[in-house]
Amino acid sequence: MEDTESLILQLFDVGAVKFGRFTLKSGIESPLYVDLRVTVSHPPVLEAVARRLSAVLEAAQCEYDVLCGVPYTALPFATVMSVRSGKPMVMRRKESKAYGLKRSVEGAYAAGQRCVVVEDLVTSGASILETVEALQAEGLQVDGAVALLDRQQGGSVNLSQRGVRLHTAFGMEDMLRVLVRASRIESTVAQSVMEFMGANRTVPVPVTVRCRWGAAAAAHPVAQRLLAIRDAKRSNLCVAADLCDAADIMRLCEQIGPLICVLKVHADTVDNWTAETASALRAAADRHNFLLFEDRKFADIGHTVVCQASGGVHRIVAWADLINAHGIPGRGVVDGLRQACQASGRAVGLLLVAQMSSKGNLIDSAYTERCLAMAREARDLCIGFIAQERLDDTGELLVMTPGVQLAAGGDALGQQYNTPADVIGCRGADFIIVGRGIYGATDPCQAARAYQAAGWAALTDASSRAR
Ligand code: S5P
Repeated sequence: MEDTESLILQLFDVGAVKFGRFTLKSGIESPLYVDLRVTVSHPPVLEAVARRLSAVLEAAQCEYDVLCGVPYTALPFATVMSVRSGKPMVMRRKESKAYGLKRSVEGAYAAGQRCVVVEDLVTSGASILETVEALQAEGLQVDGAVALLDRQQGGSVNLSQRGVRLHTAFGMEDMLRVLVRASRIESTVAQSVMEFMGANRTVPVPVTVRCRWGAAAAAHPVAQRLLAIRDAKRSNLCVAADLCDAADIMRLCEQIGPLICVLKVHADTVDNWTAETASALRAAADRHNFLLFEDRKFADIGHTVVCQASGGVHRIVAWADLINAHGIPGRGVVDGLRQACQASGRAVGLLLVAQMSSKGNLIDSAYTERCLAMAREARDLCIGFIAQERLDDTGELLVMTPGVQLAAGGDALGQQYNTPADVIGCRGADFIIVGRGIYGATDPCQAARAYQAAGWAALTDASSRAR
């Protein structure tokens, strides 16, 4: 096996490892910078890296049919490994297009083949996951990755949680030890790097690289309809029609109906709500092909929510396609809603309110996690969440995000707004919920068009990046 110590010293001597103050891709300031791209200028070092990576795979008894380097730094590593071992390689196209003939993975391969991903260094594991998702989308099986350096900041855990076993040549501590021993760096420098690592033990995977177009795998009939409407209308826009007069809501429906995939209402805020309002909304939804979402946010014991969902003046499950609930009462709320939906004989999808947009809300990450667990246990009814970020990596549970306007900001009562590009591109939402940004605009139709375009652009852009 290639001598780790001599490889570390060679890397330091060619300037692949530097000490100072550097801002990483993740935005974190680091006392150390590793740039393995320089190895292409030093063929013996490049070859030593490839030899070491192959040896790591061999020692781990990792079986594979093809290699794939994470673009761009690890491409030469994978190439040299492939040439030396005779194992073929595939190449992931980083700028994959959502249209045309260009494939996101180049090379000759077949679905079901086993692929190992090659990387230079691992921090959160996000770059490896991006490549893994692209390979999996092409039918390749990826359960292993090999990297030269593990920064020991949570990458290996992030990867194993997503089914990818990470093998590395050496960790940060090994590297520092070797450099201090060979007097390449002072022990105080090594100490400051260790302190930095202690303070940044875990770097989360950014949501942009988590699964999203895979939401098409959603199994519930309402989720399937929603996704079909989204794709047919090229709209992931849900409008919150928070108007007090039924006639105003109907007028808005007619104006924006063709542009939206969901119309959300608060029936209990409409002054003149009658059974006719529900029928008129239903007819408009069927005519313009959008779903109706009653935002009642059920939050009571099972028995009470059965009555709230099916009775009263609103008779919600008789006309709504989507309803939502807080997880706070426990699974009884879901069971009660299931009973009400079944009795209605209609297909209704439930969204759990796992996070809120309002400032200072009391929801914490443990609560959100428990909502996620509740949703997973109730896949016959629950199709996703009202949340501020993607919660589920399988992509089967949808995320609708409220608190959206074209400019970030807020209102006087604690509402907080983010932009469509942010909630979809960075936080991983599937759908945006927009109220005042549309019905409060001078020209709601024009505003809806702008939100539809912004939401769709963010979704298709994020999806092509995630492929
Ligand atoms: O956390 C939430 C959950 C919901 S459903 N924050 C929200 O704002 N909502 C709803 O989304 C809210 O009840 C309103 O109907 C809509 C946001 O409206 P806007 O006018 O602030 O865009």
